[in-house]
Amino acid sequence: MITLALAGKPNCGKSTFFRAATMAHAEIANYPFTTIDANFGVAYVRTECPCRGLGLRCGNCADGIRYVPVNLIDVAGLVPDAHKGKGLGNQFLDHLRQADAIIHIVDASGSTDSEGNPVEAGSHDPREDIAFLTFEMTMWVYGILDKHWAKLQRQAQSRTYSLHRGISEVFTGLGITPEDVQDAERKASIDLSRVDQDGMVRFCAEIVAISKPMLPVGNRVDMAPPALVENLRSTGLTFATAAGELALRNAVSAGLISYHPGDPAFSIIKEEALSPAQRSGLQKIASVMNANGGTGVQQAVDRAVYTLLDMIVVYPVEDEHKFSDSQGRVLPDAFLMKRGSTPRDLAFQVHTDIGKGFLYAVDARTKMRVKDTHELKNGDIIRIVSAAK
Ligand SMILES: Nc1nc2c(ncn2[C@@H]2O[C@H](COP(=O)(O)OP(=O)(O)O)[C@@H](O)[C@H]2O)c(=O)[nH]1
Ligand SMILES: [Mg+2]
Repeated sequence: MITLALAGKPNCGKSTFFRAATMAHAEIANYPFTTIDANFGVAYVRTECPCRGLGLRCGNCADGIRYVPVNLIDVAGLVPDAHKGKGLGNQFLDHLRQADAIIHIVDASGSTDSEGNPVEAGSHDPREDIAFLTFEMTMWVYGILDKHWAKLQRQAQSRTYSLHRGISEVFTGLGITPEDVQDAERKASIDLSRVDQDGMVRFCAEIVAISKPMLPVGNRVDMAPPALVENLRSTGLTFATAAGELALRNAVSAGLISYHPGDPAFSIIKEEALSPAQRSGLQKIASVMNANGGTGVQQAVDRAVYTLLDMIVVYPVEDEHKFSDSQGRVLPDAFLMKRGSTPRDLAFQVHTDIGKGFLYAVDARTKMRVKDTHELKNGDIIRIVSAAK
């Protein structure tokens, strides 16, 4: 399963975002280091379920909207110089190791300083925070490489030794291949066999960009001064109100509103059941959603998976006529896969044995066999035929 991590300095709303996205418990309070351990939960990527288009009801979607699970980690706050171990730093950088992509929460309202302490709204420039996480991660990677550098150089004396492979092995935990190392070397315009410190830092920045794509999210947009929002808009930031999303999910649980995470708006079910405070709270959220196309929480998770990680949703079935598994459950599974994946890749994702015994695949919509090299498309429904059962 894909893993996303929420990172950023303390107090920008990571735990609120985590709770909203997972509806699981996490400490929420207005001071640094409330979250001592990383919190692990399950969030969901939104997609349109194919069942409606087929004239079926699958029972796995809500009004035709399907939510596909991904792991979400709430990483405790990072402060400047975390890579030197400041403020529980390295421990948290270590948690980021497990993530396929990072949702970088910044406080778009500018009401927390660079260390995460509360300050007056608009007095801190959130753009500084966007650069800071990349820098900390780059220096963290640099620290790891530096520790191994002398040994790598010694080994590189041997003609049979590949420095690219050696470096990729140092970063095994980051999923870096020798090709990635070559790629980063080229992008940093350096030669790894004779590189100075500056070049090495540039190289590490490329390693970070390759292994940990990052989506900056400007949270607390509901309390952000309008001028600040305008400045930030040009950076392509995804704006969010995590607190707003959390309130909406609670209102859904209480039966007050109808809302599917990711909707651009909600509707009130029973106007007369709302207290004046609830009504005005919802009105405020509605106007923020109106300005931003939603609360931004679901949009951030979706962008991280679909845009940053370039994934699609594919539905494996066992019966291509009923679009079901062998027990008649319609569209029982939805798998996230890297764009460019083939039916064989899907077979392996279903089960290693199914993959090993892969014979051929059928497109359930057309009932036609598809080529082994066929590139799966978002929304494909595929029957795998395998020697393994
Ligand atoms: N106004 C507003 N406050 C928020 C929002 N998200 C979080 N907060 C508040 O910001 C403070 C810090 O939130 P928390 O989630 O604990 O931040 P963390 O340290 O990054 O995990 C809390 O008081 C939250 O209620 C938001 O979207 N809007
Ligand atoms: Mg927290």
